[in-house]
Amino acid sequence: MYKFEKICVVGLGYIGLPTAAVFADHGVRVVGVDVSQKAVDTINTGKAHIVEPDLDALLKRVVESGFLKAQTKAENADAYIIAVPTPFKGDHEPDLKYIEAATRALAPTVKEGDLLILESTVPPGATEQMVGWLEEERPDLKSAGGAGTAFYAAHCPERVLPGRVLIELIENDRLIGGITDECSARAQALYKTFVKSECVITNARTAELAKLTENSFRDVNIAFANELSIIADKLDINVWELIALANRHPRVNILQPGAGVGGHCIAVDPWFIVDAVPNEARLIRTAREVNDGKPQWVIGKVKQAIAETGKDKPTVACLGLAFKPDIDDLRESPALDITKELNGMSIANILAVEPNIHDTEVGGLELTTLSTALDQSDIIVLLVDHKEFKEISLGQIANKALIDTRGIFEK
Ligand code: SAJ
Repeated sequence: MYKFEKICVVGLGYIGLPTAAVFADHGVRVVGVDVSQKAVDTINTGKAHIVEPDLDALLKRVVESGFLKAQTKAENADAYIIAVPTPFKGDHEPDLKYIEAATRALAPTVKEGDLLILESTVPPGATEQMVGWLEEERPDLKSAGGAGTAFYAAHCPERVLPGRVLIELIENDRLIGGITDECSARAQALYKTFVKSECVITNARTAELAKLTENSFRDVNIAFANELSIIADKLDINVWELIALANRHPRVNILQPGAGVGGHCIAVDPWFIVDAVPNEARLIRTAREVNDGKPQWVIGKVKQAIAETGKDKPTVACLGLAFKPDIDDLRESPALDITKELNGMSIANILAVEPNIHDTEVGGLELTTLSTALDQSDIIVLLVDHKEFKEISLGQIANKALIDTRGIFEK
């Protein structure tokens, strides 16, 4: 019923680029827009400027077939998808400046009947704000349901897991939050181009809060596990055994503690709820504080172990810098923060190991190989459960102090 022959995806990052590529792979002509000339040039050679399994091969295919091209300026299309970052400003307040800039930049090219989709994670009400910015630039266009001619707008948040993006884009259910029912119907038709599971219709505000709710749910559950790890340590109980035992209850499913919560989603999105309703979001705020406090607790444990060696400057191996296992992504990584902070203290020689990064240095830290770190260290701090670390034998860490934040040795 609705035809989308050409779309424009604004923001070619971790979400926008795979989304653009998947649309192109399903026969839609895609113009990808990004402010970074470097990203645009890389993409146009058929390569990804981010790391995501199978993305390079997909990009090569769709760039060579001509279905995807990248550029720094938008051009007219049947639908526009905005997938730009939503950083913080001030005290954990969402900053919509990139969404506003993208909307205003698109405005001159939008024509009657076009569909404007916001994919960026946003606080409740942001899609309505986006519509307002477009109408300010283009008083001749009024959103569907308003007076005058019509364009259509919806919030369609993504829920893909980094490392599985190309699979989850297609296989996960998708929320479609239109400003009006007609907006939802059009957005649903667009995503049905490639989504194999359901495209579930709701309104824009509910879709906005649903996305934040999903990540807050996970944050609260991880905070429970992290708090348990601190409680168990104080009571001299093995938390991994404790959780495994409790999880034998048919209605209990506790997540795993770690060095803290990283990445650009779970450590960020709950704050958007806290910012919107500070007095009501008490549990969500506390969970954020518990998770954000975990790295300092780990650092305290390492300092204690350093003191217990009795050495002037013992050698500490920090294993893993990424924000989660088997990726190279360092965004908001507690492991990286912990290692940097320990390195800055000058109370130990820090050996940083990150098998997923092949540079010699990361954020001012010199990288060491795992075998050197195992040979030379007095203390092992396991920060991320990368597959390489799971192969370490107990013999290789015998006679060393061990701080195992992910429980790969202690389980
Ligand atoms: N973590 C733990 N213990 C656990 C699980 C995770 O400490 O039991 C930590 C990880 O080590 C990591 C952080 O949490 O530091 C987040 O990792 P993650 O794998 O839970 O999630 P992300 O940030 O990679 O992706 C999340 C996903 N959201 C949910 O699972 C609810 C993903 O589906 C979203 O699309 C993504 O956020 C996003 O873009 O919002």
